[in-house]
Amino acid sequence: MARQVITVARDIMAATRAASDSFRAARTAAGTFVVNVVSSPGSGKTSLLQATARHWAGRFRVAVLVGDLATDRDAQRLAPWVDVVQMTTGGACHLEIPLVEKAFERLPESPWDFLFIENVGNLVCPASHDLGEHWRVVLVSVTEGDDKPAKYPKMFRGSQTLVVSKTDLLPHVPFSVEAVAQDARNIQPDLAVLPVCALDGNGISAWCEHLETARAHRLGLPSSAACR
Ligand SMILES: Nc1nc2c(ncn2[C@@H]2O[C@H](COP(=O)(O)OP(=O)(O)O)[C@@H](O)[C@H]2O)c(=O)[nH]1
Ligand SMILES: [Mg+2]
Repeated sequence: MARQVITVARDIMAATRAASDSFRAARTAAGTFVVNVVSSPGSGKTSLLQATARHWAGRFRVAVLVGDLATDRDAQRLAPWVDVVQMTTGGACHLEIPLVEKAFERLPESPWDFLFIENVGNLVCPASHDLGEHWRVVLVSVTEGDDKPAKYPKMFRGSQTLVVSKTDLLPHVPFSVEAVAQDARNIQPDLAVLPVCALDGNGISAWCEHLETARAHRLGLPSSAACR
């Protein structure tokens, strides 16, 4: 009996990629800089966003979509400062673009300057999901060890900024900011490295200026338009 082999090649991620690109393009047109914030659980993502909103103190229109497996605790922490929507994944270890799109629709209508997406705490799975962001920021806290970039290279390869958090604890733990920066830049040479302490505010103003510059650059805004 004659046999015929038919190869069907279909890019199963094409629809997802198109949705992420379309979300990004819509936010670009609105002047909204989308930042995907990733890290291990407890590295200080929510604390950093609280400190960021406090530092800007209303100078920018900021919204946060925050993802967790369960509870709306992070949304409650952020609500005094920013418009926030909690995304509960029901056990999934990362966010995907359909959930982000739905959560974004629940925000009040506003021409946001910054939209932060606090991802589920995990250095593995979120590395594989484009959430329509312009910029990805990965946090490593000094209590996690300075060897993490080489162990989780995909996360660092796709990020633009490394925030070294909890620097107030540096005197108490064996951690070298230079070593983690070198480890990360071996993977992503253009990575910006910013040490911060969300508790006492050290490094927060440099971090905020870094975001303002990145927004103006990425969205093609004149520097004077970076602050509305
Ligand atoms: N010592 C110190 N603790 C911090 C700092 N930032 C956050 N934390 C603490 O680290 C814990 C986890 O912070 P959180 O912001 O919830 O981390 P997330 O899970 O990544 O969002 C909390 O107990 C924070 O108070 C910091 O700069 N220094
Ligand atoms: Mg959090």
